Amino acid sequence: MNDKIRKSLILGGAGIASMGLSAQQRPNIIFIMSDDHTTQAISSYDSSLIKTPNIDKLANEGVLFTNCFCTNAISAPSRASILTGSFSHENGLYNNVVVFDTAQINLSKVLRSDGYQTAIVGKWHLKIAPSGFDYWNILPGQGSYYNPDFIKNGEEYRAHGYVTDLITDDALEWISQRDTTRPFFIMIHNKAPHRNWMPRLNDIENYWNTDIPVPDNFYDDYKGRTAAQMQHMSVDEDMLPDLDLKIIHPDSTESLEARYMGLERMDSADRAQWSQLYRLRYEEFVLADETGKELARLKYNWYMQDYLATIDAVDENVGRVLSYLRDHNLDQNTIVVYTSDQGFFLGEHGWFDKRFMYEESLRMPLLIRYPEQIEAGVVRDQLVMNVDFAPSFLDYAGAEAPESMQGESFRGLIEDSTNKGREAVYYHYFEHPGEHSVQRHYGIRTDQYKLIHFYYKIDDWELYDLVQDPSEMNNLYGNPDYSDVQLQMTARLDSVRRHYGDTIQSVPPSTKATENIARVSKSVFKTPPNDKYTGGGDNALYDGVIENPTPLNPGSFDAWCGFEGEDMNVEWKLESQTFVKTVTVRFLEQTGSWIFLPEDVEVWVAGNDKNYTELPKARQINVINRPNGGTVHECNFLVQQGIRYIRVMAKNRGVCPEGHPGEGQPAWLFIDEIILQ
Ligand code: SGN
Ligand code: CA
Repeated sequence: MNDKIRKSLILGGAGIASMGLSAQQRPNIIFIMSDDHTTQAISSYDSSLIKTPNIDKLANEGVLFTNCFCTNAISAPSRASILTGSFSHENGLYNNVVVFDTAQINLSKVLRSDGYQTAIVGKWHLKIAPSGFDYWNILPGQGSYYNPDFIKNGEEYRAHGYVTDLITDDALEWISQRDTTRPFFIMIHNKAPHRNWMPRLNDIENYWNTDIPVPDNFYDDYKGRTAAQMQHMSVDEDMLPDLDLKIIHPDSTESLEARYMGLERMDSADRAQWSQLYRLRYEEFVLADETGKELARLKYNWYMQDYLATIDAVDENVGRVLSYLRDHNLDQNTIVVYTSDQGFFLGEHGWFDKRFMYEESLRMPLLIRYPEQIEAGVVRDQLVMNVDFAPSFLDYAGAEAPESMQGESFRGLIEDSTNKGREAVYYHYFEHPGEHSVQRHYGIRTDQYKLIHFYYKIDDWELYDLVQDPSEMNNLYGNPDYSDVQLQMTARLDSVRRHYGDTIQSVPPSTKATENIARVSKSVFKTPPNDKYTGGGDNALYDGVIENPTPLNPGSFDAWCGFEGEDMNVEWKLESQTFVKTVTVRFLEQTGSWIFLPEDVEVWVAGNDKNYTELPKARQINVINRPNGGTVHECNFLVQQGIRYIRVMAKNRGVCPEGHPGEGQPAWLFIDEIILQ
């Protein structure tokens, strides 16, 4: 935790006082956020793909921001920045893996201590129970589209229905049961339209008769842009035919269908209807018999048909919220916000997903209706960011923003069109290595230019003139015609980074969290790890903390258990018999430090009867380079059964080999961790 956050925690309660607004005057706040809903698919921004009449109402009767940007375009980081009002490098939630530090002050905590009733319903994604909410009912992880599970104030249950409808049902239920003498704040977080784009049954065919032309740069060749050449998010190459496009052979087996996270959750009649509908797509695919560019175009259409259809339910449910407010006389004194955690590529550059600092993924929708204080039909193009949300809502609520919030209230920008606002927004994306292989990068965007520095595996700069080249196809970095712009932008980037306290050293800590379902009271070793390398405690092998080396934080041996010349032989007794799909064991190889891979690894498992059987040999799934030398080897064993006991044995190679500086001396074996999934 940095000093600023610590300070605001201490000041927390005392520093917050409503600034003279009475309970009646204080507005209710309904914050509706969808997942990956990009502005190209909201008709008040762009009406070429879809009509979203209910979302549009917020802009028609309130304000629409055309230049709202995300500070780190993936889910959990954006959510953490919205709650804390601070950048990823300050709040610590820099990727989708780490666990949110709920001790920090957040928007909801401030409103709550100021007399608001607070709630969150839907996707949360911060890997720990929400804090600061009177009521929470969240989807575990990414959640499911059909008959999803929810965790309501800590209790898990399975709901019946379609996720977008269920989230709004629950939110309206909570609003209807609130204490009407106090204002309320609720975050309504949709799962849709997140991958793998599963529409409500009745909506599946909504766009089947629409032929959607691919964007102009769909067949982008990424010339002059190294990071773009390295990604894996191409509609043509990376979309999975079954999971994403629902192209399933009619005779496919249950197990293939079960890959549809959630199809097996459906009622049998619904599931039959689902299969019947998508069978038509399979037939279309067979009949079309296309390859190359034409097949890519078809894939794009199928992708868009499903993506857009999930938004129809979102828009309808926004309409339900607005009707509720009208019917209950709440529509004048309630701020209704619509946004998304970040944007999304709808085929631009040939892509789906987000992560890049390019426009389509960087831009967030932001529409706000608040008749008492915001005029109808206002459009604002000043630069705002997701870290501004919390200070802005606190401003409208008459509460003071804690010092830890780095964003600024945009209320003044709404009230005064001549207020120019800030000159540049700041961005920093950290999740690499990670899904879709987008390199780490940071940068700034002004109203005309964008400068990006890709670092970590590459060291590459990109500069765009957004007026001349809004699709960002032409990297101007190093172009002599733009040398002045380049100089100014570089200096500005430097000063913005200093202003927000993001130094290149503030990239991730040397360890990160991983998901490990092992519940064990202690590791029983035949020979304990060497005193010098214990991995930080008895629970080192199952604590969910693993090394996270980066060039700037090149890793350390802190998280590793080291064995000098000895085999590693550990046994666990799980708290209860647990169904385990896989066991992943991670070893370090850094021969310069006398650390070698084991000669052999065996994993044995047993049920309550303690009757051990050996698992089939491992598959190597990952080799991760450590920037300061060496590699991490992850090997994976299939379990697929309920287990109570597990034993892992790794054979040390004994001594350093011939020709090695330590020839004949004891070799080290490093392990961390044994991950049950
Ligand atoms: C899933 C998706 C990815 C997506 C991430 C992050 N794969 O892992 O395509 O980038 O979520 O999304 S999937 O095959 O499981 O659908 S985020 O919204 O949580 O940031
Ligand atoms: Ca998202």
